[in-house]
Amino acid sequence: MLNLILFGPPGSGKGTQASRLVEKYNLKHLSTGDLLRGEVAAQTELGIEAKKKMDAGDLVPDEVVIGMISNALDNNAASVEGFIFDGFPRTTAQAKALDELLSKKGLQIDKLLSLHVSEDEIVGRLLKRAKDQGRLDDTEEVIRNRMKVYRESTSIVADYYADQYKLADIQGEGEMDKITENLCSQIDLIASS
Ligand code: B4P
Repeated sequence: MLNLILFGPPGSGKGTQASRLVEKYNLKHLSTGDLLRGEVAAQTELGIEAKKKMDAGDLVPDEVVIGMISNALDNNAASVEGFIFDGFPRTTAQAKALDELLSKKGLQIDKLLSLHVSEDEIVGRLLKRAKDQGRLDDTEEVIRNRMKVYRESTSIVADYYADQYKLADIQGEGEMDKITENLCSQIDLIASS
């Protein structure tokens, strides 16, 4: 099993790169953003509550996203060659919960791939996405709040994995193909070690 975390600020390209990597390595893509948007679209109780947080650029409560990931692991662990976690964990509490969920299945995280993108580039990308796709969490005010939440609550998650020698830093600006190539080089190092 190969279990990876794609990490980085909002709009750093986690979703974009994850969909390329799942094909190449035959992994299951678990995006908490996508799972939450599914709940919102289906107008479930969870989705209605989560929407308020998402529209403001705030994090959805830990127990909600941990519960979603726990269900997704139970439903898929037997049938895939590994997982790419995209947008999860976003807090240290989520990281610790993920370790526990995986260890109950005899699994562990192999590497956290951290995409580095400047704030100006992020704002530009997300405003462009807002024009193309119209996501409600892509106004400039909400994007700035999402960046603040990232700096204050999420960026430290990388330290949690650095302490376990599992952190790989990747330049997230530039040609998408080049970024994919750099991610693959890091993943191939795991396979060959
Ligand atoms: P996410 O869905 O995770 O949203 P994201 O950070 O915007 O996505 P990503 O980094 O994947 O960017 P993308 O590839 O789309 O989260 C949304 C919300 O859900 C959060 O704010 C929070 O409220 C909630 N949530 C999710 N997970 C949670 C958790 N674990 N705990 C609590 N709350 C949670 O790329 C963005 C754009 O850039 C795209 O338009 C893409 O085409 C473009 N792009 C990508 N790579 C590029 C490149 N190299 N050059 C130019 N453009 C590029």
